[in-house]
Amino acid sequence: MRIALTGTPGCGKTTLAALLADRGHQVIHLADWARKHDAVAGHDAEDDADAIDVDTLAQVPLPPDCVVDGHLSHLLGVDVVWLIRCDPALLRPRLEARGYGPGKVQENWEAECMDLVLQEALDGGAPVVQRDGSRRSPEELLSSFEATSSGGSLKQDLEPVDWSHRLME
Ligand code: DAT
Repeated sequence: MRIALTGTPGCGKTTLAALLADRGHQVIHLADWARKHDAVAGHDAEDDADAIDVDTLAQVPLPPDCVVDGHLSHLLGVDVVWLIRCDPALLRPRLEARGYGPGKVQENWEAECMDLVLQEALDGGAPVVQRDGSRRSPEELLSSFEATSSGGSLKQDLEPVDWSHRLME
């Protein structure tokens, strides 16, 4: 099964990916995958991060069993999308602690308030499993995701979250 592990930056993807790697899953970090397959469209000096050419990368077949860690991974050809959400009130200090500038913090904070990654993931067509990572430990979060694929069937399963009120605060 090819799993996209996605969510707004800071929501906990890489933490969960490390747990999955410990359990023997093949984890692909999207930025590494893009470099390997010549799908880097440039370098963003402000972010000190590569801009990923998703259209090119989407043409590259993924291994049949893998977890792709990255906030654009839901745009690749995957079987299921695991979407981690994070209460924006918790996300902001995480992003600030990471050294993001005010503009980048605000942009990601607003994206989380407005369900941006969820909307993109739903547009992709693969079933989406959404879980609130801000009220679970990484281990609890992993169990909750894994429980949705235990019978072999992949179904959409969106835990309700609504952080639109954070925009009014
Ligand atoms: P991402 O890869 O989505 O950018 P991350 O895995 O680097 O996010 O996590 C960002 C920070 O949040 C990091 O300091 C670890 C912390 N964190 C991740 N998952 C968590 C959880 N479920 N509960 C509490 N803190 C968490």
